[in-house]
Amino acid sequence: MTDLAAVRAVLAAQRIELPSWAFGNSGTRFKVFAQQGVPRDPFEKIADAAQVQALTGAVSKVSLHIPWDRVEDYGRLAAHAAELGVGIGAINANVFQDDDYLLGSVTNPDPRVRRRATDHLLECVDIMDATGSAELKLWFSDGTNYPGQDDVRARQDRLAQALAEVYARLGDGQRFLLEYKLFEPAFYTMDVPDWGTAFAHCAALGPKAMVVVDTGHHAPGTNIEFIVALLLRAGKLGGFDFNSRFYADDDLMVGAADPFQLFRILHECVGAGVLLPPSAATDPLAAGQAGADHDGSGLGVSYLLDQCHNIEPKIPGQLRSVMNVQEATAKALLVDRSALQVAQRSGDVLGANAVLMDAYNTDVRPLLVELREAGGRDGDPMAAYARSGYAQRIAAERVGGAQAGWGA
Ligand code: RM4
Ligand code: MN
Repeated sequence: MTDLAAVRAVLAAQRIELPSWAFGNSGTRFKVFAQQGVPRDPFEKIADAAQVQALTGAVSKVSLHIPWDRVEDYGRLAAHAAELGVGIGAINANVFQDDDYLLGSVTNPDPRVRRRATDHLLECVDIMDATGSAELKLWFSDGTNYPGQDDVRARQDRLAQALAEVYARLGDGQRFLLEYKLFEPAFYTMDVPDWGTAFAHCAALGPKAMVVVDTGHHAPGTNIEFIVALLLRAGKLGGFDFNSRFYADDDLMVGAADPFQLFRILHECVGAGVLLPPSAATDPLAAGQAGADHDGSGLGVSYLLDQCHNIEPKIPGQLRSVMNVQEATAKALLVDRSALQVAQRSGDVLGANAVLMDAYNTDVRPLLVELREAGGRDGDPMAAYARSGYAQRIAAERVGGAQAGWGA
């Protein structure tokens, strides 16, 4: 039997980090559709993220993207966030939108460009210091389009050098998350195409270098939960960039395309003991496993969203995403782990599978409604948002100025 009190405690403590860019306009290479009330600066983005926190109670922090979220005074931005009940999360470096980066950033054959790119990463650590952020997220668009274009091994050496420089700059309680992506924008080789490459670089550096799994960055059919299990076992899973995809890097709402996959991923997290209330001394669900401190950094696994809401309204899109993660987490927590172990050890293939499916097929929505209400919130965040009038207010107030967008 699953301990329901423990399930409730974990759900109540679960925190999800929202991306600032989810609140700006976004689209495809064909068209970006503007929406009314979209934030015009990072302060307004944080205000919108704080709405998601107010309605769900499940949001810890907001990730920033530099330079999209560049401000004069980062201390003021952090204070604004704190006033609204959220923190500043991962600082996402951006070394993919300047003409200099045509042939790459930290792996560019030109040392001047490499220097410039690495300096930007170091500047992001300064911003971490100024905002109290603990994480630097590194995603490189670097790669090549044609066989022979550049020396693949030399590019790895350049990458290692830049990562080592950034690693040395990290302070106590700070770490970086290295992200990988199979293809796009480079089409022949990406310099960090997969978890193995990210892992090799992080393992060479030490505990402040961790891998982040963006669920949209794999080949179709990849078993992502297996990667998650391996990284957890190695103590190298720093976090997730959650989103969902039907085809490539679609950045759709997490849990929309494949809620079962999301459940399977979170099942691995529960099994490894990394889905715990931060203060839990012992893990009631996975006795004997490493807890939130599985990697030695004390930061545990970060659950970040990395999404764009191209056609749906932004704040409800984030609300739905948070709810989808909560639902999948609740199901993963409901897996009867002792029954599962018995079935697994006795070679009962169908029995073991049935334990998992029973949990997955449970309607956990009433449990989540109950938890929200116990926290003094509306059980239905979507309806509460619609009633709140916030959407109408920002549409009326936010006139003039330039709306924020992906890449702006
Ligand atoms: C990249 C990667 C990064 C995100 C940018 C916007 O594909 O997923 O995490 O910051 O897009
Ligand atoms: Mn990502």
